Amino acid sequence: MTQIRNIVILTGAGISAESGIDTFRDAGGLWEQHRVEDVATPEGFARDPELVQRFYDARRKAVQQVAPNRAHEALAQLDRAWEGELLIVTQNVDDLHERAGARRVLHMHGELLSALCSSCDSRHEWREPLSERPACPGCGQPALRPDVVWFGEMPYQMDRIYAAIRRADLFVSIGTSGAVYPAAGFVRDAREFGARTLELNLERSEGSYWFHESRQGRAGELVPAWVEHLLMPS
Ligand code: BV8
Repeated sequence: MTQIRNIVILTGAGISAESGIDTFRDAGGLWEQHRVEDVATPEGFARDPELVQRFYDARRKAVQQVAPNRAHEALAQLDRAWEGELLIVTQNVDDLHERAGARRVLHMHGELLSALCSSCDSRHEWREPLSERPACPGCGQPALRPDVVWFGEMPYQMDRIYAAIRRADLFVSIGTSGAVYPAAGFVRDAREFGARTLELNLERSEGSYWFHESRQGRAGELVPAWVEHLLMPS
């Protein structure tokens, strides 16, 4: 095994499933008879802001009632112990990585517990509903929306993500179906720059083909075992 120094970890809804948060595959289409792709778009928000705000209000409330699981805790332990570079790029909008103690976390699709003002572009930690159209603490306008990246919008901090992928010796994808881009393409970028690639997922995903190694199982089992092995003195 070549010396591993710099690690990029991509996580998806599957890492939060055992905490009781529905994945998109489970929730897709089940939510008020709307496909997530229809409500998680700027067009959907313009069409029916109340419906979209309610979709996110329900998820913002739910995320405050669940706890991190063994997979989040194992990644937090790795983050604390790893002396090389490490970046957890998460597609998830929950705060379970942080609540487990991870620090080097990047939310490429935004965060449920943050509100973005469409009028003054300010961001505010937000734990309450937005469907009541509260005033923006920055400019006073009733223009707050969920601070999440919808389909058709630019994911956050892409330059920082690609810079980390270029330097990675190891790219690990955990709990994602590999259905949404550009996240689903990161494994190919990582391979191109010479990283070893590993997938930990409940089932084979749309991206499994691109990984050097793909292990199937629950994140709560696979991730602690992988971290323990990685931290074992070589
Ligand atoms: C962009 C935030 C330009 C909001 C989300 C045609 C072809 C290719 C691409 C496109 C296309 N048409 C349009 C596009 C672009 C589009 C896209 O990819 N569409 C898809 C539908 C084809 N992408 C975009 O619009 C993105 N922006 O492209 O801008 C650009 C391009 C390049 C560079 C810069 C800019 C923005 C997309 C972001 C959308 N926002 N979330 C919110 O949360 O509401 S997407 C959302 O769904 C997630 O964030 C995640 O990214 C995505 C998929 O979810 P997963 O996390 O993978 O979850 P899923 O349920 O799908 O899978 C769960 C997995 O876990 C499963 O495999 C399951 O087996 C496993 N699992 C379950 N339980 C467990 C488990 N694993 C382990 N243990 C368990 N216990």
